[in-house]
Amino acid sequence: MSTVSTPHEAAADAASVLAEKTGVARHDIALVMGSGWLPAVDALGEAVAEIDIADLPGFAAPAVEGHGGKLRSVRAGDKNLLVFLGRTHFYEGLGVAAVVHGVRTAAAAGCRAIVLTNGCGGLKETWSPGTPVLISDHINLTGCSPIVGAHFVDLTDLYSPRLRALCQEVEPGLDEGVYVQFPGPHYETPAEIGMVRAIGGHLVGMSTTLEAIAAREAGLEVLGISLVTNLAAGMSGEPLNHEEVLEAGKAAATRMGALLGAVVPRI
Ligand code: 8IG
Repeated sequence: MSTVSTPHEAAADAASVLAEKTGVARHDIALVMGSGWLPAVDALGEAVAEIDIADLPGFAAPAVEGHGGKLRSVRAGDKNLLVFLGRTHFYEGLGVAAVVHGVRTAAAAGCRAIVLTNGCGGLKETWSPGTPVLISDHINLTGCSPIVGAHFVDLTDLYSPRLRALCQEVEPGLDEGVYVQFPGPHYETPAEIGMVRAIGGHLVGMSTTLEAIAAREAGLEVLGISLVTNLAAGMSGEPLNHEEVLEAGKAAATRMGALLGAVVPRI
């Protein structure tokens, strides 16, 4: 008998251990907190349980400082939120299945919607560090898909128009943009940013698109929100710097907490 499990079986295993360790049988909405978003977590509601993500089957330990590695169950109104404090990135080289294991675990845990957040570079001069931008669509430049086999998943309206409209009600005038995922971990060259502009991108980062695809495959409604923490390479006249990125997140935490705290209960 083979002991190799499919990614969906692995997610079901993780969801079952999650229910055991948190004491919460089912979760409703998942959130993935990206660079700069961790300080916004406390605004979501009361923490019911927090566990090390590495204690669930199939998850890797965190690779980057400031990227968490914990999983929190939060009670918000009548909803159970499953909050990933950090994520596995494509550039860690653990494979695409590892990148989307959290999304599949969330679906197996009962979630119907997922909020994918990230820190990213911005291509509009008016987006000062700390500006939130709703993701309206994406361009996946990793060359990969989380889906294996002849399963032709539709990605029209991947980033839920309903959930974007909800965000616009909470914070009228929020900008929207097309998120472009590069493999990383290096930032782009200025020439690559020129390419992004030419192909219709507005935001550049190293996450989110593979997770959004896996979420759609799993039937989850997807909300994507980027926090622009720096102007894209070649735009500011300064080199890009990871510490500055984390600082911009900290400074924007109150605003992001208020946004998420108002939107999530209405999802
Ligand atoms: I924060 O400018 C953050 N993450 N690819 N480019 C890419 N990823 C990022 C950037 C950026 N800023």
